[in-house]
Order: sequence, then C-alpha cells, then structure tokens
Amino acid sequence: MSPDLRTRLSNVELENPVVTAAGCAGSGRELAQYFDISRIGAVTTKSVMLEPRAGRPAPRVAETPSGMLSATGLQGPGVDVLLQRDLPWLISRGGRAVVSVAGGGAGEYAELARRISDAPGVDLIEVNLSCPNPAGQGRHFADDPEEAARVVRAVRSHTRSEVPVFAKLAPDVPDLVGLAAACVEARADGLSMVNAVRGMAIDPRTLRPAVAGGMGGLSGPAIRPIAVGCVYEVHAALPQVPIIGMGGVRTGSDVLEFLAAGASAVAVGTVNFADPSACVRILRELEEMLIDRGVTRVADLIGSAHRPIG
Ligand code: ORO
Repeated sequence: MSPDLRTRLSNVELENPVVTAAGCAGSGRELAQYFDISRIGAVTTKSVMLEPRAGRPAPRVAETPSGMLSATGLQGPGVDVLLQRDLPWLISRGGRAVVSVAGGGAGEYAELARRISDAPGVDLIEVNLSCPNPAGQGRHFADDPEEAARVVRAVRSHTRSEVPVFAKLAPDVPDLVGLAAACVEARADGLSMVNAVRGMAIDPRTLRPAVAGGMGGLSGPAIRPIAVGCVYEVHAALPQVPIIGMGGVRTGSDVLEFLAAGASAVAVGTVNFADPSACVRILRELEEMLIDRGVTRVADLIGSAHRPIG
C-alpha cells in the first residue's frame, strides 16, 4: 500500500512534503516542461519585490569545490507580473503556491503581503528575511531579531488570516533559536530554514570576487549538515512550530533526514538547476524508502530524531 504522504504547514495540508525552494524553480513554468507540477507538494516562487528588479550583474554564479556560490540579487519582474501572469499560470496547472516575498523595509513587505494574500490560490506566504547578498551594508533582516520580528508583524497584519506566514531564516546568525522565537512571537505561523550560507570566492586570475555581487550564497550538499542542524535545534526549542527544511537536498534520503530533524515539508533547491526533474525523482525515492521501512504515514516521521532510542 502507498504510504500517506500528506503533511501540514499550519492550516494548510499538502499532498506530500516535497516542495521547491524559492529562487530555484521560478514560478514552476520551466519545471513543468519536465513533470506535472501538481505532483509535488508545492512550488515556492522566486522572492518577489514590489517593483521589477534587474538584480546583480554577471557573473552571478561561481562553482566552488563544495557547492554553488550565487548572487542573483533578487532579480524579478515585480509583483504585478507575478499576480497577473505567473501565479494564475501555476494555479491553472493545479500547482500549490507558496509565494516568497522580499522587501527593503517592513512597509514594502506589508504591501506585498496585502496584495498577494488577496490573490486567489495562494497557499502560504514565505517572508524572505535572509537574502545573503542584500543591497547596502551586506546585512539582512534575519541578522537582527527585532528587525525580523518587525517585518513578520507587518506581514502578518496585512495577510488574510487563513493564509499562513512563514519566516525564512539564515543559518549564519548568532542566536538562531532566539531569532526563530522572535518571529513566532511576532505571529509567524511557521519557519523556513535555511537560506544559502553567506560566502565569497575570489577568482585567482583577477583577484576579484568571483561573483559580481561580491558576497554570495553558498548552496548545495555542502550546507546540508548545517541546515539539518538548524532544523533540529529549532524544532527542539519550538516543537509546535511547523518548519519547511531546506539546504542541499538531492535525494529521498535527504528528505528523510530533514523530516527526522523536525521539518514538516522539505524544499528542493540547487539540484533543480542541473536536474530539473529532481523533485519527482526525490518524491519517488522517498515513497520507496517509506515502503521499505514499513512507514505508513510521513507525519509519523516528523521530529523522530528527537525521540529517545528504544
Ligand atoms: N540568493 C539566495 O541565495 N537567497 C536569496 O534569498 C536570494 C538570492 C538572490 O536573489 O540572489
């Protein structure tokens, strides 16, 4: 018998826990050339801002010995295009929609939330507080729990009550549990963890940063132990708070790792660039692994690494 893959993110139920990570699948259209987008738990759209944004100059990506370093700089067409073109397309294909938002301040986030949560078919809003290459000082909202909480509060108060708000956190902050608690206190319904890890590579020929933005985000399997550790730590402190876990997921076994650490859903990111059908392969692998282990419900695995042995 097929296992029950359904999972809950606050008041939203997904058919299965495999979702795409923001910035790694556009709004799902490119991936739909490879598989039926309605088969995965949800598509998380690239973080959208109010206005169209050109993003960072090229080169935006550098290969490192241990993962991808990238700085796209929140490039995107702006919220009007998302609402008029991309979101209706995703919903027309039966896709579930997690919409990621990014802003320069609480006011911009709030306005995005108001417009997006009014749109039909939005399942969840993910508040990106942790872009690793923000304009300005190189700091992001997740660096300061009070700033992060201010943004979450603004988003929550401008979002229809039935649409959950998840805060997307960075791994490289001094007190991740404190940050997570501040976001929950500000009425985040859940957390997404983690964004890419801030980093830099220097091109040995030019002795200049390898990505034009200077600072980039390191992603891929190298960061998976960091991400799993973050999910584990926050789930231990805040067990009632649903988490979308992400960071270097490439296989069904990686999904199991995040579920056991405490994630209720797991996002697939960087691997999509090299293997655009990865999400459905990972879903198949997960299902096979559950059958092999005799697990009948995905929900039973969430947080299992925290349970005493025996
Ligand atoms: N890159 C990331 O790694 N994370 C973000 O949240 C945003 C970007 C980007 O747009 O460059």
